[in-house]
Amino acid sequence: MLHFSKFTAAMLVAASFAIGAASAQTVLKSSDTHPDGYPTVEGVKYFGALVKERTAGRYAVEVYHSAQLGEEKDTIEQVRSGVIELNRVSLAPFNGTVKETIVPALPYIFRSEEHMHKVMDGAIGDQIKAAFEPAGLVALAFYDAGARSFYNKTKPVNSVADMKGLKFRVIQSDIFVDMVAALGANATPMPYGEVYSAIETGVIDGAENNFPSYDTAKHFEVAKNYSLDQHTILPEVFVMNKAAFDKLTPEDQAIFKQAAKDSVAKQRELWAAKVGESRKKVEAAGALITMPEKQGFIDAMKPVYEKHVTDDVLKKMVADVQAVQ
Ligand code: GTR
Repeated sequence: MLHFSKFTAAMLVAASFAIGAASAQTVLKSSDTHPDGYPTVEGVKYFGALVKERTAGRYAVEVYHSAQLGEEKDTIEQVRSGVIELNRVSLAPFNGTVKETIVPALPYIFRSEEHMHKVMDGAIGDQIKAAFEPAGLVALAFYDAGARSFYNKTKPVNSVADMKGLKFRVIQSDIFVDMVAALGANATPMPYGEVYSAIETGVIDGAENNFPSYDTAKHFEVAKNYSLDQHTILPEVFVMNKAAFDKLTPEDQAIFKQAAKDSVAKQRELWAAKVGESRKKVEAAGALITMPEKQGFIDAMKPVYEKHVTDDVLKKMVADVQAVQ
């Protein structure tokens, strides 16, 4: 009997340790507008798995995909105020608050995805990351989002002239509004989740995005003319609430940063595969892809640079980006 109760006591101690250990785990919430399986969602999940493993389970990450926590603009407020700890969004909705993000959002600033990688993986990328701190955020990583192009339900676009009068939803940034105006078309910024029905009901003719978004948000069903103008090669950003990051020990901060860095390689690999897959899928479903005369689009963008690249910091950044070979 005595034996048994000793055993029971030992079990109780073990159980309370287990409960203690479980309650010592901090679960961090992360938002994403994309569905489960999308490369950004998987990139953050991979980050979470690495953090969990490297902190021996003291931290875990829960990814709320498919805009479960709200549209991008709302979730940016949530991560800035600390309602959620993490968020994966485009850089464009930060153009108004973190001015350095304007540079990678400029049309045709990057010559290629390789050029973008060199810039964002180097000193200019670090400068953009540092600029998030005054906004209450730590930029942990930049992820790939390929090139954005225009698509619409009305007609194939082969030149700037074909853009005239078309109505496009753009991502929520003034740069995109001015870009569309410079092409002779009309822009309406609107949350991502409203785009499908806005095209379907004819409120707008189309929108602009990369192949994986055009595919997974099903916009190809309602806007089949996709013109590969590739106006931006705009990366995504994975951010953390700064107060939550500052609470981590220096060792854990290093673990988070390294896990984010490691997740970039994973996300890029998934991204490269997804672009090809999505393009095939939308083409098979009847999307018509045109290759518009690109120089006309590039030339039309001068006023966007004149309006948005006004101070010396941004002027120097633009020159620095252009100098990266
Ligand atoms: C996608 C991006 C999303 C979101 C969306 C949009 O390419 O991955 O984060 O910004 O575009 O257009 O709203």
